[in-house]
Amino acid sequence: SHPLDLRLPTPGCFADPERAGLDADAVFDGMTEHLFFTLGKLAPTASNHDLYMALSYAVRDRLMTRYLASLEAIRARPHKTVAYLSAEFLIGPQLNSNLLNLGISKDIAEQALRRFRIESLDQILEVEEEPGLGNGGLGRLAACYMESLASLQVPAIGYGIRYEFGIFNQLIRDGWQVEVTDKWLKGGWPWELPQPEEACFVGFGGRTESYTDGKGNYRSRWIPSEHAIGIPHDVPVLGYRVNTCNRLRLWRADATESFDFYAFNIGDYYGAVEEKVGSETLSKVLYPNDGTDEGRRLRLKQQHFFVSCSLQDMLRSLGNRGIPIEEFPNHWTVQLNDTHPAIAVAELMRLLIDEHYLDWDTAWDITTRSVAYTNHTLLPEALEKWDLTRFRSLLPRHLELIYEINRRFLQQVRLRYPGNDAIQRKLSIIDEDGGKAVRMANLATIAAHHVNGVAALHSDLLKRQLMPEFAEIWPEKFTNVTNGVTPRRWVALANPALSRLLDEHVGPEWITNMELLTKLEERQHDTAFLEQWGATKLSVKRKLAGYIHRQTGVLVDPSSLFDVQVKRIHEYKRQHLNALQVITHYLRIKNGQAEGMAPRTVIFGGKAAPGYYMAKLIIRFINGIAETINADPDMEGRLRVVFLPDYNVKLAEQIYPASDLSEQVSTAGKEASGTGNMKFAMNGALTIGTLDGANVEIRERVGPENFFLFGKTETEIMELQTNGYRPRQIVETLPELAEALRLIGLGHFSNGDGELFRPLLDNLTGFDPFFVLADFADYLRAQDEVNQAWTNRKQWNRMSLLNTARTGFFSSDRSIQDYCQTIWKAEPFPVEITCDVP
Ligand code: GL4
Repeated sequence: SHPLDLRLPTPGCFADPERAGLDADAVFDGMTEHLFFTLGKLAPTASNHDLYMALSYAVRDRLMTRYLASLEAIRARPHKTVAYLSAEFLIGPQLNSNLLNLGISKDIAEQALRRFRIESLDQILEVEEEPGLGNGGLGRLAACYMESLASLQVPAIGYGIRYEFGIFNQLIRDGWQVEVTDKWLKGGWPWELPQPEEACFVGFGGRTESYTDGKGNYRSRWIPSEHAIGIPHDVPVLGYRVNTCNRLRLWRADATESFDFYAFNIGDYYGAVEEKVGSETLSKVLYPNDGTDEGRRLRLKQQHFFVSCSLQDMLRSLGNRGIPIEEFPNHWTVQLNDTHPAIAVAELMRLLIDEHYLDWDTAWDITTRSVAYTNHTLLPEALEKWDLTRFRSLLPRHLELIYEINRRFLQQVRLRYPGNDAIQRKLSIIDEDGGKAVRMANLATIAAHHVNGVAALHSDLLKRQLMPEFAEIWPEKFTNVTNGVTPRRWVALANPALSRLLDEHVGPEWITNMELLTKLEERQHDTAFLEQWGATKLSVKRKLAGYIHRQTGVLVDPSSLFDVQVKRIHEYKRQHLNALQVITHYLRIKNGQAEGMAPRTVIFGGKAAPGYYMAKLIIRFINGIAETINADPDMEGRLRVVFLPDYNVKLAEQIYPASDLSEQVSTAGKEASGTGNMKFAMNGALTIGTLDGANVEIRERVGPENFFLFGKTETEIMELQTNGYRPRQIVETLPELAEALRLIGLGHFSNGDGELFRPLLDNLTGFDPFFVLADFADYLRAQDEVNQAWTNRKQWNRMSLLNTARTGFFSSDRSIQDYCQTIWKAEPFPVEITCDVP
């Protein structure tokens, strides 16, 4: 580290908040100036949204010293930087997180706000729109990783797309999901800094041609037929109480008018205008699919667009600093967040060979020493494959390069497995079966120096099931990094009540060193403390109960067991398994068999991909069950079911802290990791779950006695599959299940319409591809155990405490340290700022 005297207006000295401009007077002054000069408003007439904007600008000002100092530090003294390439960054609301990481307490913010007659910070946080630039776990993981990288002072940049419309907003109408455009930018978004001077050009389409260069070498070049401009919009990402402030660089696509007018399209005015319309739609909208590939041409365009801009940006930064291009791998480590950015392999080769005139071997060496790939799912429908003809028409030069990468790779394969045609066909980047296609996972795996899965089980299945031959060829390439979540957002911000308790009993250092939470174990037999633990949870549940009432009109009892499943709606995640269990619970009450059954509130939330029929029907199903149960006087005080609309980061922050039971019930082998499971456990919820994804590791760490396990293992599921699975036979052996299915078929949960849920019933009793019925009985057994445990509240609180105490491992700080050591070889680079700025 080295001191910088930048002579900047707000010094970055954490030791002295007043001089650092972090006191209430400074925040008030900042707000006043921004209200007047930036927003053109007078304080007495300012709305809450105006005040949100003013406070955000005042806070953003206070990030600038650290932001600029961090950029300057890396410019002056090169250090390896992580480039995290991701089509999604689900960053959530920014104001509170920046307040926390800067060290502006709620109290200070409220002192400033009171001078505008605002009593609580929450009133202001409420109006913040979150950028929904992601679908679910994959995008949220990228956001947690950006926060941890900054907190660990590792230089990093996140590269992605600034979608004009993020993930749709979800309404529920007559029990069905309705999608509404997410106009997150409409009120102005104060957290981004557009950098039009750093725009990049990206080509599409056209043709390639060969030519002879001045030295008599044969070369290829690409003559695109179309261009787009990428304008970077930078979002500062401040680490927790450190000077490191990295950036998230999101590219917005713009039209190429001037460029094409002068260089290509002279005379073709209308053609150029048409093209402008086309290129502006590039960053228009996020594809709303989680874990399914639709193979749309525009999606490939989006991918190439942001990847090309990002790689050009990295190469340019070397150029600006006079660093030779051969040094690329020492300055950049490029992480591919799933295959969405995998075109980077071909694009980096193209930039190095065609535009920087390197030879193949040098370019390949640079590429393979820089790029690593994270796989996030084994689901076959998620593995990206691009139709060859379509790929060629959009990226002809990239296809040539991919053919050459493939030719050289297959030569190696032939040497290793002589005469084994099947292996060659399987490992080839080009799928030759049926319609020809480019397999992005093969491209990423061949080029990457490391390929990792996201939980121990998933990484193991990746090696053994999805890519056994690759793993045999390159055993050292494959590794695991178990996912993690940032404790700043998911504990400190989301759960201030719990945080105060942790501060008192563990010390405030837990927030950057979650393993310290094991100190809580000392309190596991302390009755008074366990009561306080339970009371803290209850206070948070009261708040959620209020929210539920306001949103859905349903009154829920905060002292009932809050049983929660929030995540994308997917058949493999089995929300319908949970829903069936709720019906059984209902029937037991109805039939007078509910003695000893504690009152429960079952909460669901999550979006379905707009084209995923079965998932949307599952939402309708849950709402049908909720309607019947909540209207039945017999259920009063015993059972409530709610579907909370529009699950997003902001709502998640309210839900995790208020949960008692975390439903993690996916079919074993299908959920790569899950990250919600970690957020629940950290906040003291107990898990009912299968041996899937990170559940396995959560259970190992919290102890099997503090986890409600059920269901078939991945191996047992595979056996069922191969030996022939007959779901209908299961129904015959389980009267409670048969009765539930019968009632559904009679329209008991659909106002007498027996046809509404027919496709769901047929699917379950006919094929049941996710083994819902196979796990049903064991799930009921585990739910009974949950009920038993809940009735001994002291014991429950103890188990809850142990979940918090033992889940420090799932901090994204630990994940990032793993990536740094095993994959990136990147190190912290503290940024020093002199405190005695005049
Ligand atoms: C996902 C996995 O489904 C999920 O289990 C995992 O936690 C997440 C982050 O690694 O990635 N893969 C895709 S695709 N979407 C996800 O959420």
